[in-house]
Amino acid sequence: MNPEKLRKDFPILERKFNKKKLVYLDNAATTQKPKQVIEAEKRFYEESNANVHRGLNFLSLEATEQYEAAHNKTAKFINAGGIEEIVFTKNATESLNLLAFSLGERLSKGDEIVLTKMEHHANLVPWQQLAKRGKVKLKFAGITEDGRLDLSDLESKISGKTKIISVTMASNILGTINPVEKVSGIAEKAGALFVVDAAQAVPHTKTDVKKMNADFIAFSAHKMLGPTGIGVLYGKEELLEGMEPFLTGGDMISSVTFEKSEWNRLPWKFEAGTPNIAGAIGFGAAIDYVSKIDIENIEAHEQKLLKLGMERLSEIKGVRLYGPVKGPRTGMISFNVGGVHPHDVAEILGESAIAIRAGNHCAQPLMNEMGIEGVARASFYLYNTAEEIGLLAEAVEKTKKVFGV
Ligand code: C6P
Repeated sequence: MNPEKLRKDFPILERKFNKKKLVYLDNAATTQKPKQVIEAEKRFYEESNANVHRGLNFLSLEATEQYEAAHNKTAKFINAGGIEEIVFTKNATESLNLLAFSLGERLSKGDEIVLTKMEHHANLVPWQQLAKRGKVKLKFAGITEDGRLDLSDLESKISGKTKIISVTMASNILGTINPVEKVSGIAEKAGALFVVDAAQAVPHTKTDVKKMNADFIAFSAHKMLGPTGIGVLYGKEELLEGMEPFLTGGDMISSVTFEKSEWNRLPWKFEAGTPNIAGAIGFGAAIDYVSKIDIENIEAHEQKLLKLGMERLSEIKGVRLYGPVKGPRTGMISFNVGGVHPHDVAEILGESAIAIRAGNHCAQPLMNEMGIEGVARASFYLYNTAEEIGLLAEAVEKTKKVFGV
């Protein structure tokens, strides 16, 4: 894998800010798009644009074929059973809302859901809303000093009333990759459904839904070179079959009378209205791109950058790094610089055309747990280079000078 060569596929990486070349280190928020993805969307609009699953005109059939092919590519990428198990949504957040709504329908008063203290708001607030409706109780598994999921604490939160365990596969702040296969064993023993928020995992590490025995996983295309506005809910076929739809109308219908409606077959039962067809096709192109490089090569490259970044930043006096020192984590580093507010760090780095993210990263409870207001976060992907890590370290040194810390 040659990141210098790959960079040529990403038009935005040629952009200059303050006469300096863009150093894009905000990949955990969203990744940049290669021309293969941009062109796939453009080609669809220029050559095949039509609605899907509606009418049998030749153009609609062509669009439908491409749209369904994107489902197939997604199924293959995460080793799902088939297209029936792949629901396209707007993003990971919508996938998790769908689950909280549809699984919530099946829960009874007093049932319990176990989450962790490192969840993004997307895997917390939908369950909180469900709890607010008076049905279920939420419990939170703690994290260890070095930012790992405390499995024994998680086990201690399980009771005869636990119906769902929902865990992030990779934390968007600590980078920690959680042992989802072990958690799935715990869920199975408890007779609970196992939900995985895989938004920060699928783009960075091999994700095999069969191997991890997940009942459901959620992720977004835009964090793995795909377009915004398209996300995935994977669910085991027999479970999706038994669930009520979240949104209704349009393509998710098989028949309607004034009295009642019946639902389309999977996965269309969960895809109400006209879907993001071009986005799905762009996502298919992103999967092709990532698959050609191979996710294992991407992971190895990110790990090299992570090691280098940790070394360089930890050498700078006053810089505090977060997340596990040992063990599996994705290519991201959250840090603070002395007493400088993370927003100020991001601003000074911006002067060197380095784009990072700063703040609470939609994980306020985790920030509270860590006793901090926020962090600066540099997150890497396949087009980042060792040279960029050097520039990051230099800009952090500069920040220290500017603020006299
Ligand atoms: N985290 C970040 O900068 P959406 O926005 O629906 O595509 O993804 C939501 C989401 C769910 N789970 C995890 C672990 C995530 O990190 C995210 C998105 C971005 O960290 C934007 S807040």
